[in-house]
Amino acid sequence: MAVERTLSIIKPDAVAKNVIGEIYSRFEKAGLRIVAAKMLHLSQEQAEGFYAEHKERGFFPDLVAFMTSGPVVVQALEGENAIALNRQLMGATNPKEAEPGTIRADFASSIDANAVHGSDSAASAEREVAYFFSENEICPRS
Ligand code: YYY
Ligand code: MG
Repeated sequence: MAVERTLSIIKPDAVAKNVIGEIYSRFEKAGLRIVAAKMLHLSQEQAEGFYAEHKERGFFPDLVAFMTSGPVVVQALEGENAIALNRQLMGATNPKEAEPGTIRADFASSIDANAVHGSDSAASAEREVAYFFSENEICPRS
């Protein structure tokens, strides 16, 4: 396994629930390192561009409305097998189907307000990390 970087977002519902620290703790306990982080309130354009792959889907307008409804916390996570490991920590997209003990099982309220985002492949991780962070905003373990 290789050391990878992946993009994680703590979505507006989880920020509103005041569980940023709880979620960060899960990353750290699993061996993932936060190597870049920022809190921001996404603009319509930022949310549409980030989720461009879904723009033809029926849920797209609701997804963009939700993602711009309040602040998010965006982070790059680094570690062995980080992309798949973060997806495992997150659980299934629909919290009703998420494994017990996953972030979505514990903190998400519905399929749209589902607490976290995580890159789903090496290609999306590269695009998504670069979408939010310039190289000099990333602080890898030295
Ligand atoms: O990668 P992941 O977030 O688990 O799911 P995607 O299939 O990429 O969908 C992105 C995002 O869109 C999902 O987290 C919630 C929302 N969504 C939705 O509201 N309703 C669906 N039926 C599917 C996805
Ligand atoms: Mg996805």
